[in-house]
Amino acid sequence: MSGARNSTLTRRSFLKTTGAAAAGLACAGAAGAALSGEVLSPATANAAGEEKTVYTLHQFMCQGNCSIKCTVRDGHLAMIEPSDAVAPKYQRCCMKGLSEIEHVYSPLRLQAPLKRVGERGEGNFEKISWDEAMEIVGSELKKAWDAYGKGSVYISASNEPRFGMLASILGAGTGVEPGIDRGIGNGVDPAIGGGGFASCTNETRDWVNAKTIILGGINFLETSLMRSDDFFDAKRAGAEIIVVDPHFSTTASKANQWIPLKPGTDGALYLAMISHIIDNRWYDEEYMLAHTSMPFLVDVASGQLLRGGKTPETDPAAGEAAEPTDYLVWDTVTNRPVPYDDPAAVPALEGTYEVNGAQAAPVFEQLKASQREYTTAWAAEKCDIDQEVIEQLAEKYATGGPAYLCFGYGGSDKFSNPDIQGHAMVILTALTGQIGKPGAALGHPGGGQGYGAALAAWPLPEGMVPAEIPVRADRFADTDAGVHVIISLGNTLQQYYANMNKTRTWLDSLDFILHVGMYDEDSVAFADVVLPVCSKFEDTVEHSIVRGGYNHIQLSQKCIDPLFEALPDYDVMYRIAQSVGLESVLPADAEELARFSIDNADDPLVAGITFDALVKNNNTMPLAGIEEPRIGFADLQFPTPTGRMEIYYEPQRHSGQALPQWEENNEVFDGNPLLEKYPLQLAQTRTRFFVHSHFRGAAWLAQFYTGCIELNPQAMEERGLIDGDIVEVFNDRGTFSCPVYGNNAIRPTSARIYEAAWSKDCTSGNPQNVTNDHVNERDADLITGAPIPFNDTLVEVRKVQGE
Ligand SMILES: Nc1nc2c(c(=O)[nH]1)N[C@H]1C(S)=C(S)[C@@H](COP(=O)(O)OP(=O)(O)OC[C@H]3O[C@@H](n4cnc5c(=O)[nH]c(N)nc54)[C@H](O)[C@@H]3O)O[C@H]1N2
Ligand SMILES: Nc1nc2c(c(=O)[nH]1)N[C@H]1C(S)=C(S)[C@@H](COP(=O)(O)OP(=O)(O)OC[C@H]3O[C@@H](n4cnc5c(=O)[nH]c(N)nc54)[C@H](O)[C@@H]3O)O[C@H]1N2
Ligand SMILES: [Mo]
Repeated sequence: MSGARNSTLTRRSFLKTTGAAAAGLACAGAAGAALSGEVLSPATANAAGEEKTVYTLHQFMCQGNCSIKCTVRDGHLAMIEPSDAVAPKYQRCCMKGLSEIEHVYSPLRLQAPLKRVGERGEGNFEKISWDEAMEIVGSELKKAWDAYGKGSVYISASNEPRFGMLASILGAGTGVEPGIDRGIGNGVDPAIGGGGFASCTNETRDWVNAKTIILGGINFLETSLMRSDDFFDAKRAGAEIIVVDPHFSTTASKANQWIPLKPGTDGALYLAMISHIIDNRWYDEEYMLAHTSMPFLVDVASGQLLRGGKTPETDPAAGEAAEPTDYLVWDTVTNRPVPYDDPAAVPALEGTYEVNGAQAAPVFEQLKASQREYTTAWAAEKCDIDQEVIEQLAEKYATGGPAYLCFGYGGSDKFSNPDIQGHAMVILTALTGQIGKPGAALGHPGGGQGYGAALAAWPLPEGMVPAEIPVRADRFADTDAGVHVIISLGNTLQQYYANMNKTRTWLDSLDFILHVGMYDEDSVAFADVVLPVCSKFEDTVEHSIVRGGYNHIQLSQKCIDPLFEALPDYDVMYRIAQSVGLESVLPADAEELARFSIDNADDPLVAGITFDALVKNNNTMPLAGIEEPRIGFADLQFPTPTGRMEIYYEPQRHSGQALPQWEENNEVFDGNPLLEKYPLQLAQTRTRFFVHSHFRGAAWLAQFYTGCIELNPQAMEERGLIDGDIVEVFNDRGTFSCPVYGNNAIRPTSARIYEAAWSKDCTSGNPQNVTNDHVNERDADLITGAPIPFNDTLVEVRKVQGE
């Protein structure tokens, strides 16, 4: 297909123009054991060899969405560069992308289907053929269906694998992993709607329009590395960038101000900002009245919102069931309750009124009362930051707009009660109206990648849908969900569960575990059968993956044939369907699916974009009609029942959280007696070197970073540690060991590790052995349930080996 058309480089020009040719050879050497001899030959030995340039896409999960240009020589991936087929703004690629050359040929790749020999978890396997493997898979699936029904199979998928239709085809459960990345969203979403992810912020290209940008618990310059230019463009344009982070992160080091608060206390900071803004009357009454539930009346005694059907004044047929959204406000002109959307009303924001013999007050009045104890002095102590710093932050946010209030998913999100932080943040936005316009937004900048297009889904026969699993995957160990078979795609058995020793016991009780992955990572050891998949660079067809995001449609293109005995995702999915006789519902190959999903998309953003047009345009085209950066909620219509920001969480009033109330974490809080045994908080953050556990097998990156735990030099000294000592990190849940290094960037009462290390990166154990799997008591009140509080973990560190 288009491969030949893209063969623009001759061998000679390639060798002449780039030193990376030598790097390509060096990498092949590194993976020599796994590769045929040809790619190791000197360049001159194979003069008839063919070179071609392939334009394709890189990973999804790091938020980069990079388009890349690959040089393929003699069927070997030889060089990766940013694509020159996209506008200059999008021409980029980080060292993770560049190092794919080495990563794809990593000696840690799974090379053949494997079958467990010995005990589960020991990690001993024998090589089998694909046919043998698929026979076992088919018979184990049928056995489980016969014994317990289709819902007994659960597909646990990391973000990179592309097996979209498998759960529907097998009628298996999938996707019940919302304990990750939704902690703060749980607190934001009831107010703005949308379903628990809270990522409807403005595109980060809009950051240049902001005067103040607050980044709380997000290390943007590493976790959205490819959009760092938006950060620096905003700074150059005069925005003041303020980072709230217990540690001196890379992003803090480039910001205008760093606010180092105690881990897990962000909620206290934002609660105090609300109080300070209210005390100083820096709120925007016009916005509050028009776009929020601030004027809605609450029955003071019960905490219930008043509804029209219940008041004789507004509804002569009193006693009739009220519409759930028939909220009332107090009209200051007629001095009576009227529907909130009565255009003639001038609603009160403050005061207490008698309605039907009971006391009622606007939500804002209630907010003022519930906030009273959250003074800036109180928060200064909770968060261990100066009171003036909090007061200045509140003033800058409320009066120094347009302002962004951004949160991350990797820091304060992963504690036991981040919904309180989210609720406080959305109230700050509701008070100030810092949303829905250039330079002002609330949310996770992950939603700041611009426009994404909806692609067409392949039509499966009616009724072919995933099973509904009533229990969240991270609770399977505690609550019987009727799951007996796990299909693990990627490294989820390590990544999606805290407290790994508990996970081990649960996995041992399962009937069958199939692991489908690229690398010899921790999830492999738990499996009964292992199937090796290709990287996104290898394929059996020319084009297979389509992505509609970051203002573009991107299409993958095959660079090289599948390595070893690995097969691309689609082919493995097809074989699994085939093992139970269900493959006929699938398109014949991944290219047919890709073509279908583009050519049948009816999203206006895809207008004029076809599969063939994409291929002609080096596999990337900008979405149609986008001129300006996307602004979230530009029409100030929120997907809530009233279309307003509904900041009063009535269903949560029984736990006191109708308006946000401070609550300590489960482990990490001052005064916890556990601190005597385990005085250090274990912070787990992401890094520019990896995407979670992915890229761990890339030696080109490993030369810049070795797996370790980091402590403040003061904490090192207290424990008699020096750089490079091997330490044991432990608590009641478990232990792991690895080298320790001192780092001034780390808070003295924390230890930091880049999350997702494989056990083979550690001296012993796995960091997930110690992480906290506590479930907040308010679980049932939260849209996606309580988050997995990975960072709400206390540990102690002691030397096991060193000088
Ligand atoms: N390179 C790379 N990029 C990625 C990923 C990756 O693995 N690698 N993963 C992607 C995914 S899935 C996610 S979820 C996002 C996450 O992206 P981020 O939210 O940026 O995640 P982290 O870098 O883990 O953590 C953010 C910061 O929170 C700080 N922090 C820790 N505890 C607290 C606290 O209590 N309060 C505050 N205010 N800050 C705290 C940490 O020091 C860290 O600097 O990144 C995405 N991007
Ligand atoms: N302790 C602790 N645990 C955490 C977190 C934490 O902060 N602390 N963070 C959590 C968060 S936010 C997230 S999002 C999760 C992330 O957890 P995962 O989504 O599991 O992330 P990765 O480890 O990057 O998994 C990617 C997997 O995909 C494989 N892969 C890469 N490309 C392809 C491909 O093209 N096809 C196939 N089939 N496979 C491919 C890689 O080999 C790897 O196994 O981890 C969570 N776990
Ligand atoms: Mo994540």
